[in-house]
Amino acid sequence: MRVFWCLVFLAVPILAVLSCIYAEDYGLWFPGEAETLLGKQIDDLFYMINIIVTVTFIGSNAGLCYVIWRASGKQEEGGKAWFCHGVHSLEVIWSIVPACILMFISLYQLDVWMQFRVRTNYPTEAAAKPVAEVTARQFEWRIRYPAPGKDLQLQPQPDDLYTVNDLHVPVNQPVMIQLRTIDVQHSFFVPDLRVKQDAIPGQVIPIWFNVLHNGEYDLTCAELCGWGHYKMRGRVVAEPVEDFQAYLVKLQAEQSYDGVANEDSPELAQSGEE
Ligand SMILES: [Cu+2]
Repeated sequence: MRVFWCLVFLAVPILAVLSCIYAEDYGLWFPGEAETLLGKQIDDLFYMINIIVTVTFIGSNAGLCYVIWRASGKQEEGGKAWFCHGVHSLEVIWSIVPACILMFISLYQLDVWMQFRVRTNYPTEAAAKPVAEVTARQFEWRIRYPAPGKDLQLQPQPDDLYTVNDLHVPVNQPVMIQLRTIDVQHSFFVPDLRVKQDAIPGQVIPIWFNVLHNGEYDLTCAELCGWGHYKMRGRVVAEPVEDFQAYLVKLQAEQSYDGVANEDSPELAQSGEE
């Protein structure tokens, strides 16, 4: 009976891994192919680090097994354990080798990090004209676009356009959004784009990405931000630039038709009510 339960519990992780491998649209490690160029580079970094970790894990465990096997035959008479003071040169080696590996990883990833996060390397046009401001709040994403033909300003403007949980961006070109939060810390996470950035109270944080294909991508919050964290999800819609412009015009028409006063939205955002 004990063997049966051991097999059952062992089967759970194995089946979980197999279901990931064979699930449609899902890979073993990632939810499908990266949909941004930078995302592909980030995946490559992940695979490289994964290989290093796997080799280290297997190597160190093989060493451990060897030592246990050797030491088990070296008991002194009377059943006392065999004790060794260690080997100085070996300790130097296993300090220097990991240090070198970590140094290599930190230098090797620098290029991707600089592209994604260092302001001087942001794509110039995208940085000059952010597409939208995304404001996280418990528990939704508020999106503010400038009126068609205008530039996004730091302060809300009377003709700005607002939506919730539905971020549209042009496809196949670098786009930048400005990320904020009006309450606690959240995290803007679009797994398919490999984009993840914490939203920090009091800061406006630029994020840029270049979506390669038209489509809808899940947007979730990756920072436990309160009881409704689980429902803090939206979508990123990547579409041709003409469709994006048409979307803004449609939004503008809807908002002036509804009398959704544009000036209401900032106050709504401040209310903090669900
Ligand atoms: Cu959140």
